[in-house]
Amino acid sequence: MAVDYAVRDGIAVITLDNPPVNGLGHSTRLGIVEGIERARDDASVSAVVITGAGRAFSGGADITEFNTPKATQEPTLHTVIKAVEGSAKPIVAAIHSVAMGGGLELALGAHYRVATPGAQIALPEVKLGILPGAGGTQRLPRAVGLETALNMIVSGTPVLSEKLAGTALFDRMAEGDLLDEAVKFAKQVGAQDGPHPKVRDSAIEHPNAEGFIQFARNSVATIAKAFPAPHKCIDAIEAGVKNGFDRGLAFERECFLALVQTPESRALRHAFFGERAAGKIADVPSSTPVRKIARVGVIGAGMMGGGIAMNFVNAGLPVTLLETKQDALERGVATIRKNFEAQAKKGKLTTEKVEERMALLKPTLSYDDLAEADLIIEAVFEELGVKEHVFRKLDEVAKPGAILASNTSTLDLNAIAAFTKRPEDVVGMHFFSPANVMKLLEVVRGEKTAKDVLATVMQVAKQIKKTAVVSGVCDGFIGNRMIEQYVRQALFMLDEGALPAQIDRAIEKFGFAMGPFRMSDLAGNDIGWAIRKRRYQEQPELHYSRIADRLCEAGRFGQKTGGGWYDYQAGERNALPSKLVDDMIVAHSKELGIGRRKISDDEIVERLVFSLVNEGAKILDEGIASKASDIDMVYLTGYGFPLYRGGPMLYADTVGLYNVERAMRKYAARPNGDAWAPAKRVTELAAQGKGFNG
Ligand code: 3H9
Repeated sequence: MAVDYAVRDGIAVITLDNPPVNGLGHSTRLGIVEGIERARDDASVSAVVITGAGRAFSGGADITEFNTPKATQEPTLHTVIKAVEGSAKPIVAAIHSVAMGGGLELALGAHYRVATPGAQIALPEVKLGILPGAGGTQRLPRAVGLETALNMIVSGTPVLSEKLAGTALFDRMAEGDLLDEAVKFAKQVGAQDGPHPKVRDSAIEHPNAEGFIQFARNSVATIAKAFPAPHKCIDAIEAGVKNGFDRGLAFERECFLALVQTPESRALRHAFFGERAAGKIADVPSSTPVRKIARVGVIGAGMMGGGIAMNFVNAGLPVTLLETKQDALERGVATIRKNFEAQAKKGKLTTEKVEERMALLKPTLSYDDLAEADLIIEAVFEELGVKEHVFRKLDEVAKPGAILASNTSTLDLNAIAAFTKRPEDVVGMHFFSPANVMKLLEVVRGEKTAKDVLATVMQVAKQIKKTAVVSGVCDGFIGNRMIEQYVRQALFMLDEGALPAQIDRAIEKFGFAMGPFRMSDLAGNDIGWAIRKRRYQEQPELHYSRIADRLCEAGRFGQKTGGGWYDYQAGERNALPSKLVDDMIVAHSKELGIGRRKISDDEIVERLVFSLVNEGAKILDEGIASKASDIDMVYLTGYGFPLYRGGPMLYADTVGLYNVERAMRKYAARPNGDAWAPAKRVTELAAQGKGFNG
């Protein structure tokens, strides 16, 4: 039963009981209406309290019902709120912990509201690519004022209940037990004659509503270019301001129904569930005990190690930071301090917090100091011999049960684990640079990694606010293995007729934060060069364009050398097309005997994105990733894939795998076609008319 009904002291108490967050799915909605009718028909009941069991008042409409018949099955949330608002017996919403989306809209339909301090109050629909669709855009401005409401609706950001005390949203704040106080209050209002107040009857007061709305519209235009929802939020609020509650409500409904069908909303919902699904590992149940992590050790105080250490001190965990040389250690610590101070300058941290965090950092030159750490992460030079030295040493000094993690991005984790006598304690934690900023963490599961080690690392990842995705062991893991195919295609297209600026422009127009050539110039072209040199040895059959090697042979490593695929003026990051490089590319095509042709932007996007898709499908076939949404989370949080497209695998679903497979076969038949044989999963799903996500 999703709703509980009880009578307490002459007050009907309707308790939403639909774990985890009392989502307003069909059975919950039905239960609320039935409860109101029972209360109506019970002469001994004078008023009603609606509250939520467990960890929320309500997290809103049940997102899993969207675009299914259940979403529109009566009673809809509109019907429920109508029943609440139209009840002759007064209804009090007793709010605690979380009142979001439809949950807050339900409360706004009640005649009175009592809340505990600390409750998160939000209309976060915009984050799912929709707008509040059950009266939120109409009632919230009437309850908290136009400016506060518009900011809450357009940003979706939660506001603590006590910050809204004093507005018409809350009739009182509960100081003691919420339900006791709500029942007491309900008895009081139940004894009064009606009609009881309805938020819809209040006016939206503002000295210059039109001017404010225009100002909001201008601000949103610059920050929400690719997303339709924030604009619609403003339109709906404006409709209520100009045309009154009922017409505003009808317009809001129209916008909701249109937005819920958009690919942007689908993508944002996919990311919402993808983020949560990434934390779940099929054979590691949530009941798996976790190891206690009270102190962390980080080996290497370079840019990566320093960034990793910052994550933990940010979360209040003490870190022992190890370097081999005093000057490197001092440099590392100084960089960390500089980063924190830069945050303080921007007003993101107080100076006390900077000192608090620095105090959690214990720099050392001695491995013995790592003996007290529960989790040790190495971020040393990416070379198996160096890792061997570190892990053998760790095996000697780390306490029993300590988790030993490698930040390797390319090396074989199983080989690293084998350097110790405790391979079950070894795991990969692949951070992305800058490690204190980037959300993505690839958690690499070795052949022998223990389940509780995995469970612990996933929990720690949450603590340091990372999106953790589990990857099996393979060269490059999920993200870098896929990006290699993308870069290969980008380079082939240079040989065939495109130039770096065209390729970057086309993929940036598609929505990537940065095209492959600007990206490579930023990261350093020498990194890819080193990897390719290894590939030429290990996999001589693998076919590459050699143009990137030519660039590196000419010393053009990117921004750091003042030139790469582009030219850079001293001290500037603006990528300027380089005549020298473009000539080099044309000459290279000639050498290869390739007649250069015009490559369309559509072809560029297809070849770059579908190469990710094909490799992603192989990664699924091999079990390196366990679900398509994990791959999407890697690309959304670590590689600048446009959020509004939901990641490469969801994008492929949107295009349709039949079409994707046809494109792959077309490219397979051309020169440089060796990467294009469609993965088994692509062919199978396309034949079944399915997508990666069902
Ligand atoms: C809406 O209301 C539309 C209306 O305006 C109009 C309708 C006509 N539905 O985040 P957590 C699940 S749109 C279904 O890990 P936390 C979530 O998937 C809705 N499921 O916990 C997860 O499941 P699992 C507007 C939901 O404590 C579990 O709950 N509301 C929903 O860190 C725990 O989630 C929102 O956008 C839902 N609405 O945070 C609120 N919400 O355990 C979105 C959560 O199987 N939700 N789940 O992985 C949140 O922001 C957070 O989940 C919340 C709890 C703050 C509630």
